[in-house]
Amino acid sequence: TNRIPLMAGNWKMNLDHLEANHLVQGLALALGDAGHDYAKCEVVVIPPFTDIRTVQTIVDADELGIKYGAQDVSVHDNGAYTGEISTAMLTKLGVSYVVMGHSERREYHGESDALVGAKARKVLDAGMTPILCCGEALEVRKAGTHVEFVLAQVRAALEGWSGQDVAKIVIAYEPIWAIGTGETATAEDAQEVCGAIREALRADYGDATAEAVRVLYGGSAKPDNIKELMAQPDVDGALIGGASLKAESFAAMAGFYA
Ligand code: 3PY
Repeated sequence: TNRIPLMAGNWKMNLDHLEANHLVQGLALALGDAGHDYAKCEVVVIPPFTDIRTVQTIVDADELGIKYGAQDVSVHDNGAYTGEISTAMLTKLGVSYVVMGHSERREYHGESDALVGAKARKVLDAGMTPILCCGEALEVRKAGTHVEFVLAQVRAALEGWSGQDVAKIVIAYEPIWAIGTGETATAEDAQEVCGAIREALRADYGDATAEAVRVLYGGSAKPDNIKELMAQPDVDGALIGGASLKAESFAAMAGFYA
């Protein structure tokens, strides 16, 4: 396929701006030492909002190939929304990607498929790339209805979208039972759902859209399992939690093809 692999590090609520500085410099060095080709595998760090300006400064000053994203965004443009951050604030800081619908936000902040879809729309309209997260809880997995569950989440978020717009997004499949538990889905589990997502996109929007969308796996992805995950035909990269907080492990994952 022509899809460029994408390794995205979701820092979650970890690392202050000094630690962010340290990690991005370390990551750039490790990738540089490995002769990393950013055109062959995109590397994206997704820090807390308070670190983004710092990351921008390092990336710009050193002309790094590393891109960066945000973990959430408001659906509003500006105004009386205490605590919120707008798409314009992010684009001004050179942000390329925005995550929405991570299970932690769905669970702890009650985010619905409709809100997640509205955030994705807002991000795309602002010229950034949405990383739309989906994934089932353990009960759903045990009941064997995980594929239908995930497809319903994706379809609900993208309701009314054109195939041209859908083609520009990234989808991250993160089974909740594998997030931060050290439990990883097997490569076959990841392929089953990532492949089903692509086939649903094909059914809804046609081949061009289905082949363009990058589908990531997330949930305790680490250096030990990344090769096997990336060998799956419908896994185009990973959304990486804990293993993205260390320059060496994240750089090793970004260099999986070497
Ligand atoms: C994990 O790897 O645990 C994640 O949730 C990444 O987003």
